[in-house]
Amino acid sequence: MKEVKVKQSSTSGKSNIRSINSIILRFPHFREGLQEVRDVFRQYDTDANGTINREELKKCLQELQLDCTEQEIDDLFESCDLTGKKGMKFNEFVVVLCLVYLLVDTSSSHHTATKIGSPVLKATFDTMIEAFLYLDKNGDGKLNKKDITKAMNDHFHLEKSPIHITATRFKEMDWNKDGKVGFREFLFSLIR
Ligand SMILES: [Ca+2]
Ligand SMILES: [Ca+2]
Ligand SMILES: [Ca+2]
Repeated sequence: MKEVKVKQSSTSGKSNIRSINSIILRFPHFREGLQEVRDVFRQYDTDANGTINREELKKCLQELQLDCTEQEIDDLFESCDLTGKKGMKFNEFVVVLCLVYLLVDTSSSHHTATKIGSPVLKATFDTMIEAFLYLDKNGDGKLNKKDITKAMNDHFHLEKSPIHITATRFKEMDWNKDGKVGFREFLFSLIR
């Protein structure tokens, strides 16, 4: 299985990662953001079967005016279709959108007219990405148990925080049991 890597470099020099505090402060708006993502999901799930298939994804990318080749659409679809089934569920679609946000500067263009360019949505993805980059201290695109539990739990005791992580929680997050939490696994854990 291919891993989607989100490294520091992929945000091209965006090294001004703010403090974890500023990230946590934004989590109250997180659910609101996810609700908007859910709206986008429903909008592109044109046959309303609860998953986004390749054609529906293609439509979505076209409306974003992303110039994807068929191969790139295949790659994007396969890399995010974590469960290997035909079609992406909501949490998988969130990963795709998040990657798209990494690839496209949604703030600067025609996208702002659409739901997908909404500031709430953008803030939601920014929060996810920044939290991940903050926790990934060595920048290898994966979080190990120490990365997460120490960074989060030594300094914050926010039981209700979506990013409060215990050893048990870490095991749940480590979906493929390789001892590390990649970006997709991290996103999945936020979306439950
Ligand atoms: Ca569908
Ligand atoms: Ca790491
Ligand atoms: Ca893993």
